[in-house]
Amino acid sequence: MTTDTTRVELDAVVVGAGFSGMYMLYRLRDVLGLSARVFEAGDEVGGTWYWNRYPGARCDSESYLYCFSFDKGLAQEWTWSGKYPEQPEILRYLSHVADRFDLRRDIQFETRVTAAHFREDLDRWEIETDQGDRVLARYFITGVGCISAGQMPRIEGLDRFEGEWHHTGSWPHEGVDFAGKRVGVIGTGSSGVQAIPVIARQAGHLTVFQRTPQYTIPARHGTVTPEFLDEVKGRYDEIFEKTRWSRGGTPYDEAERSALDFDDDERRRIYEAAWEEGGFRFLLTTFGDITFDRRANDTAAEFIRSKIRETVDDPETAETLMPRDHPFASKRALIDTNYYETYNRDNVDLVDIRHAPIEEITPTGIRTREGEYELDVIVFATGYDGMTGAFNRMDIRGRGGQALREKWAEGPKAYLGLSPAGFPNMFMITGPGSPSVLSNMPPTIEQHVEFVSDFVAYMVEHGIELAEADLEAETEWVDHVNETASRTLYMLADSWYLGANIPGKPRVFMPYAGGLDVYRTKCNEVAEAGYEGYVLHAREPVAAG
Ligand code: NA7
Repeated sequence: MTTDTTRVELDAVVVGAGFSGMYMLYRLRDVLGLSARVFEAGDEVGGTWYWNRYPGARCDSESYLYCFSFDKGLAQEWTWSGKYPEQPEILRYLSHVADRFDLRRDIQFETRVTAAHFREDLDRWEIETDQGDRVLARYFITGVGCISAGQMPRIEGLDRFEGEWHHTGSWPHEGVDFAGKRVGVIGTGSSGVQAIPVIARQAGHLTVFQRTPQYTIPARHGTVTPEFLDEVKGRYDEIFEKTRWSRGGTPYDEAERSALDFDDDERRRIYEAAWEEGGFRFLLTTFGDITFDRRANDTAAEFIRSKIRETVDDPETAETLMPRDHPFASKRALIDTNYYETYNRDNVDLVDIRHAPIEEITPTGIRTREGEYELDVIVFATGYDGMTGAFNRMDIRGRGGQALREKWAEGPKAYLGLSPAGFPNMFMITGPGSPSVLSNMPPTIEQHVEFVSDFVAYMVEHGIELAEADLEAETEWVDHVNETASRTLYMLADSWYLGANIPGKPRVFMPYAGGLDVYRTKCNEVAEAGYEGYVLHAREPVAAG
């Protein structure tokens, strides 16, 4: 980077205008009175909800919980229409937030940050964008999301495919017309499981290419009544407080009892009730040891397999849909609307590509080891280079010109999942090593943003120029993240949490599995101890006279 064209100086640069970047901007600018600019690649706010416009896209957290809690007026004035918020409604909500707090005037849209270098001669970050901006900033804060860097599998022949193809994570704004078409969906993660039932209703024929069968719980999506919302709004203080101090970022009464302390009938009755209620309550409120104890997990896994058997008419298809190679919820737990039922439709076929892998994409479709499938449209629901992908796509350099992607070559390392050692005044909202994707995101984001803005306020107040994670504290935290994960069943699946979906990516569990409540306590203790684990560089005292 050169210095001569550097023009703008700001207190902070924030990358991304999703939930994280928007709230970070509000805190920096409106609460702390600092100058800040957000760079955002899209032409509107929304982050993941700006890009993910595929049919059926909605959040798996209940709508009254998938929102900001920091402003009482905002929480009271917004009214959700459904049990789960659908993608267009989340975008409308975030647009409303942007209007309400006049955020857009400090967001530069259609601009990607390409590089951010810490300039040791200036003690500032120098940020470059693809639009030619060069900005010097004291703080470099990322709100790039955990699942924003799309992953396209390298399948021979895609460039010769004569039909259309799309990745769920960068869906055309005008939508895709599936009417009467032969559609293939590759991938049965959250995106595939949401999109498949909707595409099946629109397409002439749908072929699903499944590599790993999935456990999914009925969401029981529907509208919400005004009475329910009134009741929730009346109790929002209590609900938000409980959410903040919960493991998963919800106010549900999370179960502590063991699945193994009940006989088969009683356990099944508990699972049945949660299955009927739907959504993540099945995971969080049935038994406390499902994610830790394999025998407990097996009871949930077997229950879900029994539901697949009951739901899917064709026994062979049912068998192909039954996950047996990984514990329930060791990959991201899924919730759905009519997913297994969709395989009873005459226009839907399931192809097991674990058994007979895709060999190539031909000009007219997909060829597996066992057959050829003629297609007009291919939908890649193949996921993301999670947690680190969005960072690695920028050239981020800390002290001594060290590249973040080199520092992270064997897996991401950052103190509290927030601050990589050697990268002063850099903060990552929901970075690797924080609870992030293992919890409902808005409360997790709020915790991070508030920690960072309180920290910045502390620095301003105490005349501190730079805050830098101590290498030893970072190592201890990374060890703790690994050790916490090793006590769960997450290690038993090839998931994107572990980077297993990206060829060559180090197999390291990236989110923090200790829970939002435990994490919040740790962060509060760090702050109360004067930001323990950070090296704080005070401004040179100004000579008197
Ligand atoms: P996911 O959960 O990573 O799912 C991707 C799916 O695509 C999954 O079924 C993969 O199979 C499949 N996949 C990936 N690469 C290939 C190739 N090369 N061939 C065949 N199949 C492939 O991504 P989503 O977008 O569904 O969800 C991401 C997150 O968004 C989710 O966790 C929520 O937090 C919201 P695999 O299981 O790897 O065998």
